[in-house]
Amino acid sequence: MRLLTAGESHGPGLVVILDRVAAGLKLEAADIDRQLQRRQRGYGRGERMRIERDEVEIRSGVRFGETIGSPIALLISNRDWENWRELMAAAGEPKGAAVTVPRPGHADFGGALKYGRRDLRDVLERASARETAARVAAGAVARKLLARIGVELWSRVLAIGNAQAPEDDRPWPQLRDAAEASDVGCTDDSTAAAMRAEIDAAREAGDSVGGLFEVMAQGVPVGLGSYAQWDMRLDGRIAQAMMSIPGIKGVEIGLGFAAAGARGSEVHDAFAPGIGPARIARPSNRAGGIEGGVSNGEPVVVRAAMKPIPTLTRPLDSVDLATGERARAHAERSDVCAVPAARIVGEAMLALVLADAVTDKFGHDTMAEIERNLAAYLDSLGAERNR
Ligand code: EPS
Repeated sequence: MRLLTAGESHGPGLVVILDRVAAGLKLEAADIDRQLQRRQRGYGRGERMRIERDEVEIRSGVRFGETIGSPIALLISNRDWENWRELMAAAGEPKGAAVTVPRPGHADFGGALKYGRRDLRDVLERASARETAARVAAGAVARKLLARIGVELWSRVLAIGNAQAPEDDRPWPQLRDAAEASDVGCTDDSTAAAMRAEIDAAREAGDSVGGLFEVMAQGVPVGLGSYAQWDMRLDGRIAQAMMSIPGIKGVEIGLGFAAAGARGSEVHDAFAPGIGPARIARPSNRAGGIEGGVSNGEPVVVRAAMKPIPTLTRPLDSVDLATGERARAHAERSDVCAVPAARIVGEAMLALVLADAVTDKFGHDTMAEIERNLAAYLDSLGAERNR
């Protein structure tokens, strides 16, 4: 699967091209819209989310509710475009004042120098996390493909600022439902209240706040990815995909950074006789479902740390690139915290990587081919299926 996106935050809309999606997958706009709406919810978003009501138009690759093997083209229109037609016009003379003071922590500075743009708007429009709506749309297609072979994704927010959720060992469907019912994506009500308080306090201070989220995939078959080449390692591919989400500064799989300070006996997951592939069970999953760059049949568990958004209403010191004088960084309408939205983007990115790895191993022409190859593979492992 190959994904390309295009679109500026305040341009006419976002364009998605998803190539190499197997034919025969049931797909309708509502499947994608459901995910787009999940991304738009969340405490801490700014005024923009009151304007947008993201909906997809399927422009190619689907006929009568089913993929046909052609590239899938999707369009998500920006409702806010109406307010930006002049400032973001594709033709004519530039209108409005140029943005010339870069925000520390944003792509503004490097982007302006790299592409030789005098108006930082040329950079910030594309660097905007609005683009993640396109990824969620593509991820919704990947997710549909995965659901067909029994893989399900979910996520939760573990921390916002200093508010950190306690350990919670309820079964995953309960945790998923609790996260879904929370406007901060947190499974614990009292932590959710503390998270909202963190966001409110940051907003009042003209500041922003980051956090930590966790994405899980259940039902992932053993054997996706490979140790044979560096760029085939499933954990490496997942880390790249997660790190590519705007604002993500750290990614870990399973125990992650905590494994560095522990002993081997405290880190690795023992084998036991069982009913899984090769009649093996794993009583623990500290590896987060991946060993040696290959999925091991356990749930894939990924965590990502998001920095606070760089747009501050009480801006940091900066320099006006037009004059070389000290200035306050550019401030424009923004979110205070986007961690609850980022968890949905994280699900989409994990879905895209896993769907790609599934099609690498089981074929990408038709869904029937994928299902047939997967079933034959699992049978060949000589195990009662525990997926
Ligand atoms: C963003 C700034 C805000 C966010 C936007 C990302 O937009 P605006 O500048 O129009 O107020 O709302 O996110 C989205 C539009 C979205 O759909 O997530 C930024 O600068 O990254």
